Order: sequence, then C-alpha cells, then structure tokens
Amino acid sequence: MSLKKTISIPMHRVEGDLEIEVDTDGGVVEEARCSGVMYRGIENILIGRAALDCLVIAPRICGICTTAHLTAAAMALDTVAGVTPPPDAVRMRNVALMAEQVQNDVRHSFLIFAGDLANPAYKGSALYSEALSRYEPFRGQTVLDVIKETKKVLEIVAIIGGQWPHSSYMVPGGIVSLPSDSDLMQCKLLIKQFRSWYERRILGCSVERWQDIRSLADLDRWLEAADEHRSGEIGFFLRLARNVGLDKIGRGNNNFINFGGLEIPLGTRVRGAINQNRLSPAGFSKNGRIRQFDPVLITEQVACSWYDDYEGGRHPSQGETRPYATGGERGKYSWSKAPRYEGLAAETGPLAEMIIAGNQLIGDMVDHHGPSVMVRQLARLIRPAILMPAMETWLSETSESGKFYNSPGTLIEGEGYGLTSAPRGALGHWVRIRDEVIDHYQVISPTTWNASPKDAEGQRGPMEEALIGATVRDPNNPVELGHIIRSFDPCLVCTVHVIRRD
Ligand code: NFE
Repeated sequence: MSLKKTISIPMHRVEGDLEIEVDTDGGVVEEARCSGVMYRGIENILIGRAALDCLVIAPRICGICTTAHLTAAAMALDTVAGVTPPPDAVRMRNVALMAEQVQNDVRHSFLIFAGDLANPAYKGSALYSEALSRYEPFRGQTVLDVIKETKKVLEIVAIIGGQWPHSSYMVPGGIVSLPSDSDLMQCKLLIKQFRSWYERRILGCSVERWQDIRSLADLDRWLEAADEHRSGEIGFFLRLARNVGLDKIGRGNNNFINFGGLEIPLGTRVRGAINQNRLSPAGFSKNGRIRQFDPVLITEQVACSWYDDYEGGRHPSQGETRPYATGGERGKYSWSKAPRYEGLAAETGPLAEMIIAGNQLIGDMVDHHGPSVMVRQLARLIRPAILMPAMETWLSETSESGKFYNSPGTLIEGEGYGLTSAPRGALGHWVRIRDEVIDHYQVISPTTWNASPKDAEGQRGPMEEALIGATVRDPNNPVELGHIIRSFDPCLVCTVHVIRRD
C-alpha cells in the first residue's frame, strides 16, 4: 500500500528565506518544490540612479557574497566604459574576492552544513559522539575555531577594500583604495596564518600534498596513510559522510555551469585555464561533456515564479520582471526566476567549477559515483587549497608603486555586463545606462540557478531534482533533506530581485 505525504520545511540555517515542500510516497520523495519566499527590490532601487551608484547599492544585495556583487557591478561598468583595469587592480579585485570565497567555504561547511551531522538521527553511528564534539551548533570545537579563524581572513577584504561587508573600492577602470606596502605585508601575513591553520586543521596535510591526490583511489590511500589525514576535518568528514550515506544522495540534474571568474592579470606567474584568461574557467557541462560557454544562451523563465508571464525565456539584458501575486495561482510558487542555459536547468558552485576546470579528483569521484552531497561539499572544502596559492602570488606581485586605475571617462550611454564567480558559483550583472543614469539592471545570482523553480516544461531546478528519490526516514526530522539542500549552500537574499518600471 502506498503512503503519500507532503512535508513542508521552512529551511533555517541558510541565508534568506527558503521553503521546501516535498511529496513522498512510502517515505521516498516523488516531487519537490523549492520556494524563495522573501520579496526584495534591490534592482528596482537602482533604476534612475547615477551609474556609479550600483557600486554602493549592489554589494548590499547580500552580506556574505558582497564583494562578489561589487566585482560583477564594477566589471559591468568596465564594459560600458570600454576600459581595461591595470593588472595590479585586477590582482587587488581578485584577492579580496578570493578571501571572501575562502571564508565562505569554511564557514558554510562547519557553521551551516555540518550541524546536521550532529543530528540525533545519527545517534546509532559509531562516529556520532565525535561529530557532536566537533559540529554541535555554537559549542562544537570545530565550530568555535572556524568562527575565530575565518574572521581573520576577512581582514584581507577590509585592508584592501576599506571594510567588509559592503565595500565599494572597485570602480570602472580599477580600484580607488590604493594599498600601501604595509597593507600588502599584512595581507600576506593573514593569508599565511590562515593557510597554516587550514593545512593543519582542515586538510591534515600541506596544500602541495593535497594536490597530489588525483583520483578516488589516491584519496582512499591518502586517508589511510596518516592519523593526521583521518582526524583532520576533511578526513573526518569523508569517514562520517560515507558512514551515514551522503555519498549516495543528492545527485541533481548533472548539468553544471560556470560563468568564469578571477581574471588572470597580464604578467602574472599564476596560470589560467587553457585558452581562457580566468583562474576559474567558464563552461557548461551536460552529462559529463564540457562545452564552451556563451552568455547569449542564458535565459530566465517565470512560468512558476510570482511574476507576470511572458513567452518562453528572456535574456537578462531584455529581462522584464513584473511582480504578480503571492498565492499559488497558475502553479506559481517562488519569487526566484528560473534561469536556463540552452533551455536547461544547471547547477553552479564549487562542484561545477571543479568539473568544468577538469579537477582530476573531483572528476574521478563524479565519474565513479555521480554527483552527491558528499562530493559537492568536498569540492567546497578543498577550494581554498586552489585559491590560497594564487592569492599569495598576486599579493607578492603587487607593490604600492603599482598602477591601480585607468580613467573610464563619464559613463553616458551603453550596455554592459559583468560575469564572475561568487562563493556559491556563477554570478552575472547586466546593466544599461542612458543619459548617465541606470535604465535597466538585472542580476542572476548562483542560488537563482540552484534554487530555481520549474519552468514552462515542468523541468525542475537543480535543488528540486536533487531531492527526488531521497528517502525520509522520519518526517518529523527530515535530516536527509537538510543535507541535500544545504550542500548547495543556498542564499535566498541573492536570489530574488525585482524590477518594476512604473
Ligand atoms: Ni547571498 Fe551570493 C554567492 C551571490 S548567492 S550569497 O555566492 O551572488 O546566490
């Protein structure tokens, strides 16, 4: 006999307001609805303001990926002005953005994601008491140490950009907060200290040793090779994740997108991806096949979103967003729009970045077992090991005698866009300037991709798709659904934006 049930979960411990509703049969998820339930109006606020105002307002879209929004806004104005920032300005934009990503990856993993692993549902696991001592919210040792250490890495953004969050030091043509040699020295020291803690505590080995791991078999050998590997945060996470089955849930739709981020400045020793001047290359991966990325192929649909309908999808430069209703009329259930690439829903974030960049370990894990909560979270945990060496190089290549600004002139008319990699993945801002003021502004944030509702064809968003087939053992404590959703690191304040022309 089938036992049908609908479970609604207001998701706490994400940023912003997210509600998940799943239909289960015999405890197995058959359908899922992912709903952004907070209305925001940031893009609306931008319309009619001076072009440079987006550098102050756009970073306030969010308190955790604020530097990413500043980067995208500044890049969008760079393209309107047709100005190229000098290489040192690119370095200083990148380093602050990377510091924000590094703190996010470690904070999300242990302050938001890992709390579910201390859930009483796992009392029977042999690793439960250790999980509790590490991850118990507000009390676990890892939780407390992560709060202390990540605070320090954010000082890098404050030194380079004047404050965190919501700094506005990037401008079209470069940056306006010029670093002194002593600032640069402080940043180098902060990253050196953070790297040494990350190696000792998170990796359990040096970054160089970690980079030797190129396959699932290498990973298992590394795990057995030393006590420090097994007891480090990654080693413990892997053992626990396998013990409770996180390697078998949360597959998603197996399409991945990255807009490309962290431009490679001229003259640097840091190498970018093949044929791309980005440390984090752009691309689209469909069922394991990676294709070149073309921003023209992005559209947003609103069939299930609380906006007035339009036919099919619109490119963000033509995006039109008219708030419609807040009920369930015409099957609508979210303030998030539904972004599509070539008509397909796609996942973004560290896992997408690593698949598209050809990371051998992550690629091998996905080839063997497909995407899962475990590999998605592992990709996030190891991203700092890729970012920190490049941060160190870019800091050492910069001095106060560098050039940080090329004048863009007055921004009178034009269209532009800025595409970058935010902590949660692909971020784009599209802007049109007329008579020196902002005439049109659209944002597609990473969580808009991941938390997308369905489109006109009924195609689910990646988080919805990842829930399908999951078994909920206790409907009063649906911890499995928490793992799946939080593995995407959703941020709803970034996701919901509204423009109203009238
Ligand atoms: Ni509000 Fe953000 C990131 C952006 S998320 S956190 O990363 O853009 O969708």
